[in-house]
Amino acid sequence: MSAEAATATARVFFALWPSSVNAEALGEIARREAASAGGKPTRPETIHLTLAFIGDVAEARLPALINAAAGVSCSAFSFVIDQLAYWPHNRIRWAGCSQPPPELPALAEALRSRLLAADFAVDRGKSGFLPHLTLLRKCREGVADLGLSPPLAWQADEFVLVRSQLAAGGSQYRVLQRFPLLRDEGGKS
Ligand code: 2AM
Repeated sequence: MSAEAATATARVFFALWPSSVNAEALGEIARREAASAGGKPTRPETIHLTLAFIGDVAEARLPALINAAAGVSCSAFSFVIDQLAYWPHNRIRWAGCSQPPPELPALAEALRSRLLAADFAVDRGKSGFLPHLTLLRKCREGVADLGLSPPLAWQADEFVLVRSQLAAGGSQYRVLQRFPLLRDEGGKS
């Protein structure tokens, strides 16, 4: 292995990725909100809900990272995106759920615990896991929190490991691995 290959790193995180229908709907909301609140709308193809942010890891450790996440055993679940909110500290306008299902933090916690056991650091910030979909960055202060109408139904059947690379037009994301969530025997989540 060359010295360059031995030291190469990847910036990665785990996320729930929306269906193409929800990504388009959220992208449209982001553009609409940008028209009134300013800021940079997230491109539909990059909208996601982060479960665990890892940051830079050695590429050589990606198989171990994938192996750790593959040991997560959580059920598929559904939830509803019904809220638009704003965080003044980072000037982010985001969409989320007013009533997150218990499976959502449970999945983030199960993943975090598997990753920590495999010696990967998970950056949870100061406030722990706060499920959100960033729609606008650097938008204006004073944006009211709103109900989202119509709400978006989301069926979470898998989570993904994503590699982030900075490019001229913003971050580019590539799914490195998909991890199916468990379906019950009756086929319902
Ligand atoms: P954000 O949308 O609130 O910025 C990829 O950067 C994803 O990981 C984004 O969804 C981002 O959240 C999230 N993330 C969590 N912690 C992060 C950190 N310390 N640095 C960058 N992104 C982080």
